Amino acid sequence: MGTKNLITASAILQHFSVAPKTYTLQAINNGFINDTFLVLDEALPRYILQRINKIVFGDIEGLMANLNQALKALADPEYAQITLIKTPFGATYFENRDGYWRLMTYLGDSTTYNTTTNPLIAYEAGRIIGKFHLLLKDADIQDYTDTIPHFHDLGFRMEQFKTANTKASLAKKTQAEKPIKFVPEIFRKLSILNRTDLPLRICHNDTKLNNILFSKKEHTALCLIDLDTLMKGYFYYDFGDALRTIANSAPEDEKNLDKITFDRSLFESFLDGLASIGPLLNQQELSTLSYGVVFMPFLHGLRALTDYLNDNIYYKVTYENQNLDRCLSLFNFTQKALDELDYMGKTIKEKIPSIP
Ligand code: GN1
Ligand code: MG
Repeated sequence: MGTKNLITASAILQHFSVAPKTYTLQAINNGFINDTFLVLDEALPRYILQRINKIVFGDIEGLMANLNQALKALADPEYAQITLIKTPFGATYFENRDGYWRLMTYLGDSTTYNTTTNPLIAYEAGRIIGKFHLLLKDADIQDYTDTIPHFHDLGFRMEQFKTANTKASLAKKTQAEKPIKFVPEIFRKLSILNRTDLPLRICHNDTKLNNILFSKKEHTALCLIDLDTLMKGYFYYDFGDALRTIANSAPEDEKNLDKITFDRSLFESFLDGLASIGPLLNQQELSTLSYGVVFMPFLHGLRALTDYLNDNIYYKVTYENQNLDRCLSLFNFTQKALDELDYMGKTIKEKIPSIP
């Protein structure tokens, strides 16, 4: 930890209602969009400090209002609470020339996992996502802002891809020839999800495994974190996004495609966890879930491919071809999920109860 971090920590934290101390920051380099830091008091983790990406999240007021009201709806003895630390003026964030900053309480003895092979973790992930939706099921979607309009709108993502593909260099298009050809084929298959009978719910919209906080000792899921993309959506978004990181034990940018798996037993453990909270979804929603497991990795792979063709203008990449690697790995899992459609549909029917 350099002096620069020390100066930054006190410079930012003085704008929040916390005891004036010498805090230090430890960067958590997990996200592709925001910057996240653990705030330490001596050696003790006390807060999570985040700088919100101003370009990606244009409507900070809407975003923080979403967060504030969702945290109220999520207040439940069986769901761990994260609290926003306000500024002395009662605001939920602080703005300076570097961006928007927010400070949250840190839950002790907690951890996250990027991937898992443990059925208990998969079960707990399903349970906590179910619980999250149960607590938000009566939320009025009108009260929530679309923090990123068209975030999971596949038609919109296809247009962005086509524009990027038109403008990209021949060298890039040649290198990405295979995934580029894969796109229209899968897009056609997913037209089955273009329907108007599904209820809109307040979704998390980024339910990858490492956005779930677990207790270090018991491995029980505590709550979901990273609520910036919380807005209206369909349940199959959250279902598919979780399973792309749970049924597959390889990381999102895995280069060795042989390591990418669709693990049926982890899939089933996730379903058991989701079923444990009781009936939540209607028949129409249940019939879309298996397609959600194809849809979400495909949509993320498409966004990664688009960003690769655009020369990495959106995601914070750590090496030049990371977006292409993410795309190849996500498309590989998309194909594996597609091969498991019948199995998934049958197993969901068996395990997940529907509401009357
Ligand atoms: C981005 O930065 P992070 O990891 O929270 C992205 C998600 C993707 C994720 C990984 C606002 O989230 O949609 O799932 O990378 N968030 C945004 O692929 O674009
Ligand atoms: Mg996120």
